[in-house]
Amino acid sequence: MKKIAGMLCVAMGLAFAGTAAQAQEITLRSADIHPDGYPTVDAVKYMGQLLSERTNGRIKIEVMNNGALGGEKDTIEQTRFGVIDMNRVNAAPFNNLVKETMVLGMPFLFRSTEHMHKTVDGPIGDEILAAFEPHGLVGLAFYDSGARSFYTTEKPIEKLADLKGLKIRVQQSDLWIAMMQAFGANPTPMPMGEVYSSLETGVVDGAENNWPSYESARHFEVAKNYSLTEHSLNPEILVISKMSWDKLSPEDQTLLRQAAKDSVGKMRELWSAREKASEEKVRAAGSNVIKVNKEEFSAAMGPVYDQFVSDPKLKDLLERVKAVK
Ligand code: BDP
Repeated sequence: MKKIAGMLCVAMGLAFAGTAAQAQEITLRSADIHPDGYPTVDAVKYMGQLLSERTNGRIKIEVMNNGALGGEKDTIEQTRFGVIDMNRVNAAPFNNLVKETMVLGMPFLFRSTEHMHKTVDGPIGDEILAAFEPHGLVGLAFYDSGARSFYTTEKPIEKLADLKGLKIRVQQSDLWIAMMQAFGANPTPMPMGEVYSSLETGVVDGAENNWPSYESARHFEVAKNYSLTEHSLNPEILVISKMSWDKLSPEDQTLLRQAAKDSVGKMRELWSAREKASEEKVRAAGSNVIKVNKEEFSAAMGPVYDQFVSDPKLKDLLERVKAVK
């Protein structure tokens, strides 16, 4: 009898241990370089809120923004090795690692935001997210990033020839370096956090980004000429470390994926509001906004396509993106 009671106790103990393990709280740390209130930061916070609600507070996301965990190239490495759980990064810094992401940033590829949305919301988007797995990452969602345009400190860019020889900061991606060369510029790759002082001190003559980044990073204070080249609609990508992912139960993985997908609509709302607000803010602050003939810029991009979309797999992916109606 004693023995049976003892065994029962052990069994009960195990059962309790089981529940305790299941109920264990999980806090996922997510990196972002942007300041408080930036749409990507708030979208991941919103995702965390959904997850917390859906698990009675068991799973949480802690957004470590403002570049608290480092520049994007470094945080990508840390995420691959499980030091950081999640990361929201533009597609460009992933280009050298996950070739498929290059397709999304190709210059003048998307006809409209709608075309980009339809691409990333469909099977092509899923295919690109799946391409992260062999590299230690799991792709969760695409977020809007608007259109990127050039801005300069001194010489306004009114036509393609104006870019000739200008030192332009680019993201750390071979594709983006080649793109700047094809525009005739002299590319200077560096993390976003170094751009303000580089513009200020003349290390670079200009950079390129969307309205919200041009505004929130205060680049508009030092680079007043904003030329509407809108050369790329490269989206943001939210990933989780494969190491953190593998620690989650299949049920929790499903919950996480769903919450990420559910944050996309919120992100799009936040984004379109912020795009307008940022544009108004920089115009009011005296930015010189210049219209350009985009076709002239687009016509110079042939070599970028030839060099980077060269293997049959990427060619096929690109053709399928173009065919999205
Ligand atoms: C912003 C992206 C951010 C990039 C930054 C950049 O949101 O992820 O790092 O551009 O140019 O638009 O480095």
